[in-house]
Amino acid sequence: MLDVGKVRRCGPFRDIIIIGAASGYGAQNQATQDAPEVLRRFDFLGQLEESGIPYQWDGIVHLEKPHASALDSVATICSLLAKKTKEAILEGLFPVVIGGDHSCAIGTWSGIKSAIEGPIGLIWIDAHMDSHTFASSPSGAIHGMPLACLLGHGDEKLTSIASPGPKLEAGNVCLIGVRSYEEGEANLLSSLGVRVFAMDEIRQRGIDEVMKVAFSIVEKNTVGFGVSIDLDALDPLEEPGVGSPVPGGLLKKELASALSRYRESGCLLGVEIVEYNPYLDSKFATAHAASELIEALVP
Ligand SMILES: [Mn+2]
Repeated sequence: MLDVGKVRRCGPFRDIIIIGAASGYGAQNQATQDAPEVLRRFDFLGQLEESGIPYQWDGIVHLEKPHASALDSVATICSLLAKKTKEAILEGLFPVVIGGDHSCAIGTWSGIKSAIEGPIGLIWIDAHMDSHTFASSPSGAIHGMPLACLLGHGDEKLTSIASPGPKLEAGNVCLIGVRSYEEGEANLLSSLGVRVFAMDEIRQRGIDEVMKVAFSIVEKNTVGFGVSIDLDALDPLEEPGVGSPVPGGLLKKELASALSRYRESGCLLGVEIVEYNPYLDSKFATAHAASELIEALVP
């Protein structure tokens, strides 16, 4: 591909490109690595075509043979994925990444950032904070670390993907849906000044109001922003097919409706949806949720 330099603005996009990321190496249970293949066969975006929104599958980024360490496997798969998302932006496409465990976010947003001139924002929708480092994580699982890595904290193999240094500035990021976390990661986020909208604040203010404030955070000092959706942000009573279910989450309908306000914003750079566990799903409820959330967002 020609190196056409960096893109200065987001949109308008030529087409939607779906990129699968078969990454399960960041989690203790690797079941989510089968998600892109299951969702593709399930034709979970068939509705887009019916609505006249053109899209193409780019294939599924995967490792033929994993490395001995999870760290090296995650770093390699994220580097491959970063190349794909960078290319997509430079070609004027709108990338939709389908994980995999949430460690793939390091690749998705490092790649997108490396294609764009200027700071980008990110809305992180998740039951967890995903902001550990190896020093603070009780489990050592890398899918609990991607946001810290993107903010420049963590193992250099993960923070230097696509380009050296942080990919996001703390003031341009916020989390929505948090209800399960450990002290170490909460301390990191608060010391950096990252805005966290926990579930109790969302229930107090309403999801629409929270989305409005979130939008002003990610859009204010940036050239565009992305949305990373961990399906565990949803309530497991409705959507059980996720890597790490936590009770008391968002309802699919309210989240889809709140997200749809971003579709017309003109600054949306890409979307990612992760942590689908097909083996815990019930009657494809969570697969349907994945498709509805993507449909709510695609421009
Ligand atoms: Mn997550």
